[in-house]
Amino acid sequence: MRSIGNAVLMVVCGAALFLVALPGFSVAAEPGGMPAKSGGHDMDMGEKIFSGKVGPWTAEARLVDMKAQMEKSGVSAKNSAKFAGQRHLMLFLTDPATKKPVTATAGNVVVTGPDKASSSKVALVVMGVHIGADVSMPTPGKYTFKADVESGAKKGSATFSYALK
Ligand SMILES: [Cu+2]
Repeated sequence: MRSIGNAVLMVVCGAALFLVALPGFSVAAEPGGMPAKSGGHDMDMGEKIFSGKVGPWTAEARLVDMKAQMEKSGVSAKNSAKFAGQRHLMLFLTDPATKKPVTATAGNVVVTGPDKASSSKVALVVMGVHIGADVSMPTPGKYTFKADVESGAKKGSATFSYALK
């Protein structure tokens, strides 16, 4: 299961990095971090669930449906089904002065699910131009994310939520 998880991470984040590398799909060039372009790119990059300030940075959070992502990348339905309820959380930080992605980042996110009783803390790992984590979102309802990040001597945090249908 662990090796599959890692492979998926590569697919999801690999796809994201590939898109970022495409001409006209520049993270750095767009104010606010992520591209405002419509079309398939945004879908492949998941859903935007937050944009705003995190400490000194401009940030955007996106959530990727792992199962849908797997199906799109041609993984069999049987294998895709293993990722039901899994989401990949991506946090993009941009330095507002230079408009460049902040990549030397560490952090974690506390995810609280609809039942409110349980929450889990996961590490945000550097993945190219974003930091991210796989999060388990098995039941519909409201999920709250409290992210704490730091880069160099700077720190920031943000809380945002997502209603899973
Ligand atoms: Cu990632």
